[in-house]
Amino acid sequence: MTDDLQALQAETDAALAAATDLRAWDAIRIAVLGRNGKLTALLRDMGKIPADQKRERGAALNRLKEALTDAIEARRRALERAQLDARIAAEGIDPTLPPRPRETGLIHPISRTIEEIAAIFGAMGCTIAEGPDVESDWYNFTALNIPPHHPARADQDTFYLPAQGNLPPPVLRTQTSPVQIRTMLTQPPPIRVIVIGRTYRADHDATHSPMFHQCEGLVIDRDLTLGHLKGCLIDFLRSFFGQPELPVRFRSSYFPFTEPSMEVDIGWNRRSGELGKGDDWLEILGSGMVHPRVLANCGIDPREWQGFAWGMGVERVAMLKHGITDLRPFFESDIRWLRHYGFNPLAPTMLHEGV
Ligand code: 2NL
Repeated sequence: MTDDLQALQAETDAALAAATDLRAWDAIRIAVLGRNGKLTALLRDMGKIPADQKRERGAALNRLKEALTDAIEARRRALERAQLDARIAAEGIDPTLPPRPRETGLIHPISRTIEEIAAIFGAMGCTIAEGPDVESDWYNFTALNIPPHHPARADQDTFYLPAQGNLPPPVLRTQTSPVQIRTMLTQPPPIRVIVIGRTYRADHDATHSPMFHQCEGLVIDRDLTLGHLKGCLIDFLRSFFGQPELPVRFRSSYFPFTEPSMEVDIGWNRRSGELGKGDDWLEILGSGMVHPRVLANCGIDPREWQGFAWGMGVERVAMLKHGITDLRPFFESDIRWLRHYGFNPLAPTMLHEGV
């Protein structure tokens, strides 16, 4: 190799060794290999080389070009490596650790059921109303046509709280109806609301929990009939259970707050638990036309306005829909049960198909 080539090699090696970051490295690369680089200039000057020296000079230049390209590339890798090492050291990362398992959260079946119920009645024009879990005796019982000493107060195993002064003791609400009472007292008719929330009864076994969820609905308008109630609940049940032909039956019943009152059954097969098939009936809802005394208690004139109302247990419909047989695990936070019955928050639901 001639002196000028040796000099360029030595100069480049020294410069590369002195470069401590990629910016300095890039300046060297351009100064050597770039369009106006030193090696490029030498290659361009090949034209001026006498014919008898061309062959030797050309071969030497090609070797130099390869050596310089390799040296520059090797320095880039070394600098990148050093940069990464410095970052790893600074950030305290141990890249040899195994990745942490990524836990995806799941939607609790009660939450999913509440979302579905709300979506269906929402599509029918209902809004959601909320109220307190601790209620006065008047909102929980009296306004609903359940006067003091009425047997309905006894057969609902009520949690009573310490009384304040001479007032009747407050209660943990035994149904969500006090929220509809509050709605009627504060909103003029027409009214279309559903209430979904926690309710409480002093009862605990495989089918009863002291805290459970109810969904109730209330529609107040002029000229409402049992026909409106039936159409609304049939549509809801067929949508909720995803069966357009689900058999639905209405049976006369009694509640103090509705007159007439109807229990609602759906067709199923008792032996297999399959809904919509078989010759058995399963009670799923309570309903009725709002008792005129309840309307009057809320300042609504029952001669001008009628209403229909219904109520159901959220756990109960969730269990039926998803084949869950025991009520207790709903509130035990057992991760194995939740993994089995929980819903992927990102997966499409029946609600995406429209209700
Ligand atoms: C059931 C039955 C029902 C109602 C709840 C209601 C509320 C007001 C006025 C009239 Cl403010 N009615 N709610 C009506 C009928 C039945 O629930 O079996 N629930 C689990």
